[in-house]
Amino acid sequence: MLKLKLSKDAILLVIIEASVKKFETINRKLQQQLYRDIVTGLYNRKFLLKRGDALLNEGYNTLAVIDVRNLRAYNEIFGHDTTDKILRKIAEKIKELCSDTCIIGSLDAGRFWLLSSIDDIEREEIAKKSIENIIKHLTTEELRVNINDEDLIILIALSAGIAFYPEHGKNIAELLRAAEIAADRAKAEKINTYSVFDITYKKLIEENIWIEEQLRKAIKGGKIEKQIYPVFQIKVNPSTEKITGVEVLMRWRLYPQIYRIINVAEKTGLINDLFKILIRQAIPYMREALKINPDIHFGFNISPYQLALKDDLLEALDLFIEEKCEVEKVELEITESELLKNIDAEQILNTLTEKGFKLIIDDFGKGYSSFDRIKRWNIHGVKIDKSLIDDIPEGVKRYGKTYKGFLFLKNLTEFLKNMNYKITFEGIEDEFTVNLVKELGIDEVQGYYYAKPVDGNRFIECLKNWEEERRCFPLQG
Ligand code: G
Ligand code: G
Ligand code: MN
Repeated sequence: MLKLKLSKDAILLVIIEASVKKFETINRKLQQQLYRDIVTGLYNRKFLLKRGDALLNEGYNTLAVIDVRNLRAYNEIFGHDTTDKILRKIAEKIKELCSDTCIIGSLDAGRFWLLSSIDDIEREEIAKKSIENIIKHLTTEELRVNINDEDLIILIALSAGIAFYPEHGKNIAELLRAAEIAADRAKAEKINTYSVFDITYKKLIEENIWIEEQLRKAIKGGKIEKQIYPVFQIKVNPSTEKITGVEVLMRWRLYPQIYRIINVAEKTGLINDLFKILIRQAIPYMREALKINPDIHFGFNISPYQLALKDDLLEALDLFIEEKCEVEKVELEITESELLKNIDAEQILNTLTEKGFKLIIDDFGKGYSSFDRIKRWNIHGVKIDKSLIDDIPEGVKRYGKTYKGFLFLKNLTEFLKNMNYKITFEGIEDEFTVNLVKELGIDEVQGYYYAKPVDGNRFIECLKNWEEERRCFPLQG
């Protein structure tokens, strides 16, 4: 018999090797769990981000994100276990429909990613067809899930986004972001549809990030006071051609399209900071203006986002009181919006009227206007949206005063007059329209026919010269 004699060191080595092997197995298992989605067993987001760049190098070039939209409802009705079953079923189905060249994974609750390699000049068409196919099968075929020993037929709704490498992202993180953006866009459009990432959309997002950075930097460094300034657009009584008021609009020196700035500021909670500066900058001109014409009202726009941040808004508006401005001369132009449903608008608006501010409904007739809510508010006036006026000149020229759009406006005006609201028409650009709306006996018009937004000094000059000129435009252009 051969006797194997192992040295002490050798025995130790064997033991270490054995435990390293064991450790490696455990480690592999852990790694697998780390890169797997618990519910579906598919790869997860982490896997995609970790391995994705290598896969792109190997020739994978198309990333899709599929978002299952009605999972929450199933969650609420049947609970998590059932929803998990549904998700596994969907995962199976997508796997079936996805070609061999496709890797599929889970992102997070109810979203999947599909990475494929399409080596064809018709790549975009092929990718679209394949997503269309997945959407079609998943949304029209019966998806059976066994719940409490019963086969339940599940209906699902999807939206999806597609992004291509390297056009839409130079690494996997960027590509995933692009596909997610595209999926969000499809979501905003309609159900069971997809969209391909659009480069202009990316530019828009990058620009928004830039705007936010600049705003924050300027606010922090105290430079914002020099960047935000008011412009003034005079409003006129069309019968007397006397000035009734002026809308104070915000401008930012670093970027011309103010609505883009306002959008960003609203979403990031900076809007009331900007509003405060606007008020502070406008007050000296308001004082000056009232000396020339004591009848002028000053309109300031307030968005639903500002109303939602009530304390900040009140702090901003208190500047008028601190500066001893006549608040009755301040009209707050508020756009009725679905967003106001979620905040206690009535209570905030009451606080504003109690302080003496006047409330104007802006953009009336466009998009969302709930009469139910408006009737409960303490409204001073209504500004009719430009879209209700735009077609009037053409319509009346063609069909006369029985033109439906004109009749509509006439009756709407009658109704608002009976409610004792001050009525403003905006977007009045020519003499024909001025004469037409004059007949309706409204209080005020705003528009390029009489005046464009001008800076503070020009505004004061226009007030001084109004009797002679009756128009107010910027000096240059
Ligand atoms: O000129 P005009 O391009 O200013 O304005 C574009 C849009 O931006 C309009 O709908 C207007 O109501 C809005 N807006 C302009 N200034 C302000 C402001 O100070 N606050 C808010 N919330 N909106 C403003
Ligand atoms: O909706 P709101 O009242 O905030 O509208 C103000 C916006 O309307 C500003 O962007 C202003 O520049 C714009 N505006 C004012 N008068 C006219 C006009 O006659 N024609 C057009 N196209 N826009 C106008
Ligand atoms: Mn307005």
